[in-house]
Amino acid sequence: MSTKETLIKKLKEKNARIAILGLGYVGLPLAVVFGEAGFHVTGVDPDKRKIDSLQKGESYIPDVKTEAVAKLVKSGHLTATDDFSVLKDMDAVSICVPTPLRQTGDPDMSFIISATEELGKYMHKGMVIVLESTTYPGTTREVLLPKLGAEHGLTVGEDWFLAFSPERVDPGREDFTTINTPKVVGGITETCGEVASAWYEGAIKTVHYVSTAEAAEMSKLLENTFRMINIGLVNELAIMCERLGVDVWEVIDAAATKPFGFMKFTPGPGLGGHCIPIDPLYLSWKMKSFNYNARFIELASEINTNMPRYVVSRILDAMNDRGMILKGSKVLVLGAAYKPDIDDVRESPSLDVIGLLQKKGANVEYHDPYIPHIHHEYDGWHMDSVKDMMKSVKEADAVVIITNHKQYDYKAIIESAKFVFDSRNATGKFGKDNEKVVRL
Ligand code: SAJ
Repeated sequence: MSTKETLIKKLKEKNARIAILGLGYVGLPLAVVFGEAGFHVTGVDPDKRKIDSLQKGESYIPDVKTEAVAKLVKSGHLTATDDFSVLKDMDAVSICVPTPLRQTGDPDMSFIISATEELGKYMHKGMVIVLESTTYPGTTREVLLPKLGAEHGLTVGEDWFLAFSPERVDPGREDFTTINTPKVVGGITETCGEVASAWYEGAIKTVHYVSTAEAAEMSKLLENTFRMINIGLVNELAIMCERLGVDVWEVIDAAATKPFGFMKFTPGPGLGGHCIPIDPLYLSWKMKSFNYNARFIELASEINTNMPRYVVSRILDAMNDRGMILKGSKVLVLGAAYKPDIDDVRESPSLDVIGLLQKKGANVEYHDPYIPHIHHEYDGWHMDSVKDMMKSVKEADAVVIITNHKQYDYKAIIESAKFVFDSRNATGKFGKDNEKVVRL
């Protein structure tokens, strides 16, 4: 039997030994899915705290139940280590490491490169490797391929197999999880794609095969660029509607009654999270090497990035209309998380709004039930969430709703506040036509 046939047989019989490199919000759920499918999985991560938790059978990812981890650790289907040398005994390796942006706005490939270089030390014939980290088209072929098989005199597509399969984990989502979200897989060669698909089909319900790694890389960027651009569109619509004296929320709700050919997005104070504001910039960055300017991405990014400043200008105007001066006033910001009902503050526009309000001389406090403490990475300030939210609402000259957590009682907030700026239409019918409330 050929190397390919032998490996596919091991994968189909679940005898193949699996390693997941990077045990974060993508890697740990993937490790559990493969373990529960019957594979023996070794999680590898340099963070000793993660390894210690897993060895005790405990999860540190909200979407992964400790009971599931404990059961797999007990049955031997999941082990965890920070020792990369275990890779020499592995047949299949999935790389799930972060791909952030540098402060310059360029891709930070350091996590992918260090994981690949470590893996390269333990490469052997009969291995399949899949990169899951969101990245620019060409990464798998241009960055991973040269660092892996060549040094060992192995031929990709014959002696070993390399593919890309974008992660589609949406933290906190319960309807679509790792096991039931369709998985796109594309290989460096056709055979690579076949082997990687055979592996993933052993654990994930739907695997969608594409012809190349680049097609798989690009499909992920399309998904998230689609969102970023449409959010930019509705943010610009909010600016236009304000100039026109039209209620943008009413307009969007009306358009959303169209049962086909329309998808509802809503304006807000900016674009947060570790995916949507960042992934599209990997594509526009790559296109610069082809002397192509990805204008949609650049324009949407410019509009989204400017939304915190636009929100503060609207607050300034609204307070001025009420004879209130922002400078020296007490402002309470509700919500620090980048989207409702989660505890993630990465790239959150709330941090920018708070910083801009401070620069205008306002005395700013914030409240977020999920985030007890925040600090602004670049501006360096720190802040604790206020303890008694309603007391702070009463004392504030202005309450600014940035993140529309479900648990807030917006009716009570309006009743107790002097003035409310609502950047998410969180106040809904309580805020509409209420002279105390101004909406984006
Ligand atoms: N946002 C708006 N208006 C909208 C939607 C989002 O202003 O209509 C803002 C949010 O407040 C947030 C940012 O955009 O600040 C991103 O929001 P998001 O809903 O896109 O949430 P994310 O960043 O958690 O995106 C993830 C992505 N999942 C993956 O990449 C695997 C995205 O593809 C999902 O579509 C999204 O979750 C989701 O649908 O929840």
